This record gives sequence, C-alpha cells and structure tokens, in this order.
Amino acid sequence: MTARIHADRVELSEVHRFANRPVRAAGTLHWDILSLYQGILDGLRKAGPVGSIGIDSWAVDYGLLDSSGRLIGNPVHYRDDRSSGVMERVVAEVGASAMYEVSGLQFLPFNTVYQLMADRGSLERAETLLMIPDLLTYWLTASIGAEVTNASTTGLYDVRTGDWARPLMSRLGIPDTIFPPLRRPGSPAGTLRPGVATETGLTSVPVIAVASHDTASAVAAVPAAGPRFAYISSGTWSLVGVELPAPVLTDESRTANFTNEAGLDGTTRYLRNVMGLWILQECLRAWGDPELSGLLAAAERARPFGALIDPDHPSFLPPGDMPGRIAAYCERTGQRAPSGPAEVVRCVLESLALAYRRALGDAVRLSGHDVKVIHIVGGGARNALLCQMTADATGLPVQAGPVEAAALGNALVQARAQGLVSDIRELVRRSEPITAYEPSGDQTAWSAAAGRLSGH
Ligand code: LFR
Repeated sequence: MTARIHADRVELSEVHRFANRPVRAAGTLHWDILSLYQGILDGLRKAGPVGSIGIDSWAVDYGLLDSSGRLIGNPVHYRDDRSSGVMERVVAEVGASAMYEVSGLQFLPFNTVYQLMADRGSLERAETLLMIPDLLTYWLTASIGAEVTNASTTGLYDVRTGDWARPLMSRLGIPDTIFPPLRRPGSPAGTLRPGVATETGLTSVPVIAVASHDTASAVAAVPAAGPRFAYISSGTWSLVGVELPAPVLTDESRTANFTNEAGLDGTTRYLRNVMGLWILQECLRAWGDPELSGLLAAAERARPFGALIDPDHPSFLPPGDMPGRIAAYCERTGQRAPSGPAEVVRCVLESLALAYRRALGDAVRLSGHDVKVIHIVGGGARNALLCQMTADATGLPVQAGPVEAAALGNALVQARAQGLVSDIRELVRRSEPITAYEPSGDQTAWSAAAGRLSGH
C-alpha cells in the first residue's frame, strides 16, 4: 500500500497484492516467509519513489538467526500444533499469576513463549530472535531491533517497565541475549541495503518502525473522536476491547483472559482475541470458495437463533473441516446442527456478535472504562450483516470503517515521524467513509441467546 499525505486527508492506494499461503511440510505448518519477502520486493519496485517504508504483520511468530545472521529454519505458523499442551505445563510450573502480573498477556497456546519452549533445539543454535516484521526489516536494511507492540505479544515483555522480562526468561531457561534492543513506533529502523536499493530502484529510503503488530496499527487508526469508544479490529481474528492509559493486571482480568498489549504512544490495548472471521473463511474454503455476497444475503433470510457456537472453543483454532467441527460442536451441546451454508453462516455470525457482546461487557467491567460507541475496523467492517448484529447484540451504535485501518495506522505513524501529520485519528476521520449502524431488533432475544451460549 502507498499513502499520499495531502493537507487535509490521506489517500491510500493498493500497489501490489500477493497471497500468504502457509505450507505444511513434514507435518509442520510453516509460513512461506521467502515468498512473502519476494512479494514485498515486488511491491516496492512497483511503488516507485517513496519517502519512507514501514512494516506491520500478525504477531507472536518469529524467526531465529544464527551467529552469521542466517535464518535457522522456516518460521512456524502459530496454528501449528507443536505447542499443544506446552502452555498448561509452563503455567503449572511458573504460575498463572506470576506470568500475568509481569506480561499482562492473555493465555493463548501459541504465544511466543510457549512456541519457544516447544522449539528448544533451534533455540540452542540461535543468536537472535526477530518477530516477523523485524525479520523482514532486517532483510531490507541489515538493522536489528524489536518493535515494542509486537514484542508485547511474546509473553516475555514486562508491561510494567516497558522492557524485556529478563527474570521470567531466566526462570524458563530462555537466553535473554537473543532478544534485540526495543524500538518504539516512529523511531528509525535503518535504510535499505545497497542490494535491495538496486533491486527495487529505491535509493536511501528510510525504514521507520511503526506499530508493527497489525492490530496495534489498526487501533491507532480507529477514527474515534473522544476516549469513550470500544473497537473491534475485525479480520481473520476479531480483537475486541478498549484503549487504556495503563494495563489492568488484576486476578479478575487474568481469569477473564484479557490481554494488555502495547499500543501506540504508550497506550494499552486491553482486549480479548475472538476467533473471528477465520471460522467463516475456513467454511468458505471447505465449500470451494463460493461468492460471499450471495451467502450473506441467504444468511440474512435464514431463521434467527438456531444453533449457536462459542467461537473461542479451541476446536475452531486449527485449519480443517470447519463445517464438520461446527456440526460436532452442536452435537456435543445438544443442538440441531445448522443444515446448509446459509444456516451455517447465520450461526457463525450470530455467535460472533454474541462473543463480541461478552468481550465488550467484560472489557468495560474489568477496566471501568465506559463506552458509548463501537468502532469496527478491518475487512469485517464490510460485512453489513455482522455490523448490524453487533449493534443489536450489544445495544450500542456501531461505526464501521476504515477497512484498511492497519495500513493507515502504519503509514500515518511514518508520516507523523516526519512531521507531516499531528493527529492520526483526526486525519483518518477526514479521509475515510464510515457507515453507521444503530441498534434495532429484539434486545430480549439477544439476551436469551447470550444466556443459552453461557450454558454451553
Ligand atoms: C491479528 C493478529 C492478532 C494476533 C494474531 C496472531 O492479525 O495479529 O492480534 O493475536 O493475529 O498473531
């Protein structure tokens, strides 16, 4: 994506799009990191002259470099099952409170810390750990660093001090020497290697550290006008929460599995991961990728509140036969399984809206941060049925858009670092169309459905 900064708005253009296709080899699910890097080089070549570059991506995954700076093995996908059972073992040994009061991180089986505990062999040979955007930055620039928003998803970052959690690393036998110095969004991250400059036709372009966790970039670009908002960063995952000035590290917050991830400018992204549109994407894949718009129209006409699932059930995490797993879930919970794609889609969307309602209720209760509006950003902002259901299920107005929030947050942090922009959210508000959804429909029916789901 390129962004052009005008006096009163930002204009985003898609320059190049490439597939991100994970590869299963010898039983392990990997990211095809070289093909992603090639896609980036192709994109830079097509982009033409630019003032700066910034990289964001998903979180938790990493590459390890050996002492000569070479990548040890291909980064493994967080949906691979290598860390299955590891979280339980580590938590039993170290204690959930001892971990949470340092990192403030939700307990997800794929957090970097558990992946590392399952990856001891590579760890022995590793000199440096780089999170995905930091690895790509290193390949572009030869410069090594750890951007803080992504570092905060490792489980090895101390939210109280804003530094690596070295005592926790030593307790776990993870060498603290592999973690590079931290970088804050907006700080310089190097300039292109001569070879990269030649290959892309870009000379002396600075790479700037942005909020390199995609969710942090997306939250930075939420077009909120005041502080009393909640957000749903809606894509493969739905990240549901509020922005706070400081972390919440209470026992209640830990048991509700809320996370305190680092946001732009020292803010806390206080949120929970809801399984998100992944469930729908995997259903579509199982059905041979039919047109989504037709399916959504059929789902809108389908009977409301048939079967309901808890989207956060661990059986929905790995790739595979999602319609089959939904049916199995319904059987286990004594419900008639949805029959046919329209009913399945209705079930998934209503269940997501109910999971949003639960997460938002928890976020407000646990943080004491009252909200008046929900901003939905990311690809899910295009899904009008889900946006309306979210307003209905929560009883709150929804403002949907922008779709490309992560790209906007990324670009505007770079622009701000160069003095071109002062208020990122204001510029997004002025530049991007927003669709409003008011709560309508039957509030008691949504409450009854929420009650049904909590009985599962
Ligand atoms: C969203 C996201 C989430 C993170 C998950 C795995 O793309 O970055 O915030 O929990 O992917 O990294």
